[in-house]
Amino acid sequence: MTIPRHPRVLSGVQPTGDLHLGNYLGALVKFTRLQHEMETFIFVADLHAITQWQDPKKLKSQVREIAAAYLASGLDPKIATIFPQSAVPEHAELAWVFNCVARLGWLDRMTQFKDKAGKHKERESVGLYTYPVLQAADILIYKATHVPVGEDQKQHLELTRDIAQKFNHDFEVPDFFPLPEAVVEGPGARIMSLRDGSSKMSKSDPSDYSRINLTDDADTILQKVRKARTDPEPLPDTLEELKARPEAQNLVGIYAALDGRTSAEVLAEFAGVGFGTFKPRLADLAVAKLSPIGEAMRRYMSDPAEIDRILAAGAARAREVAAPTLAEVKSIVGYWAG
Ligand code: AQP
Repeated sequence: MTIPRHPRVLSGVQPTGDLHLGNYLGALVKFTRLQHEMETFIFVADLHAITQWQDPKKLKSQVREIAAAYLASGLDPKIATIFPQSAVPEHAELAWVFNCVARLGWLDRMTQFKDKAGKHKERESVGLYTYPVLQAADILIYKATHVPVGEDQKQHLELTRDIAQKFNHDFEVPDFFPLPEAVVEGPGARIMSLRDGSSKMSKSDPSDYSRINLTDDADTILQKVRKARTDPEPLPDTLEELKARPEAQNLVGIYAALDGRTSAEVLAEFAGVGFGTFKPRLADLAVAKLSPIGEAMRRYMSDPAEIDRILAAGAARAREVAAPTLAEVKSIVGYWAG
């Protein structure tokens, strides 16, 4: 018999650069919606960030920037628990146990490691390889049931479920960890580069014109949308016809996600319209939605002490939930100190 679970949301973003439209539509928008529906824990993933080199002089301020983006996009610290991952050591302690539960073959299948490591995987950190194991610990230390993420994280969520299932089975504690679900839906789940409709919009893309950053001013957003790669055809009538045109499909998807509509509804309005007309409309919509967030981020960033206060309070609350789970795990595993 499966025990009904207390629904709980957990997710996070790495402080590895400017947040972009993909992070916003794939993750942040869902965080702010779900905080009204379930108990919500949102962290800044500084442990994950150092799997690739980060300047130690800048990391703390990068963490504050992500926290500012959370607050600016509507996360309310009175409702949601917002905290830095490094302030809750239980994540890393549980990750060690999970390193001993997860199998090498499972990690070998992770496509994000292959994408990030490219041809030189032997030069990457071991942390980058075991990143999804830490991610499983991030989620399961809170026994979270719902994980709002972009589509690129779906495979890692499957791994989290595999780890939870194997732990529950091997230690004979059925239902100890829940099998969490990825919350991945809508046209914002996979936003592609503005320069190449076949690769995802990403912080690490060397071209700034590939993405719209949350801190871009109105002029920059207009320029980036104007220069976005497209084809010469007008927009079609159906989603089926759009499929073969990845750049056009991406811009329609962005419009739909920003406007809270489906791509089909956007096509119903713009079928037969060329990009000369569609792009300015998209740029106006992006400016209207993103400019207030950029302004609010700047406002929050001007008061780092207030951000630190919110993060410290969030960390204390997160530890209240994480510590008892870790204590139970230590006892289940049979640690001397358990
Ligand atoms: N292009 C995207 N479309 C939709 N969602 C996306 N996410 C990332 N890119 C897109 C979602 O944003 C959340 C936070 O991501 P992260 O900070 O963990 O970094 P990432 O997944 O590695 O994304 P980036 O921004 O592309 O960084 P780099 O360039 O370092 O890889 C996640 O929920 C993710 O799904």
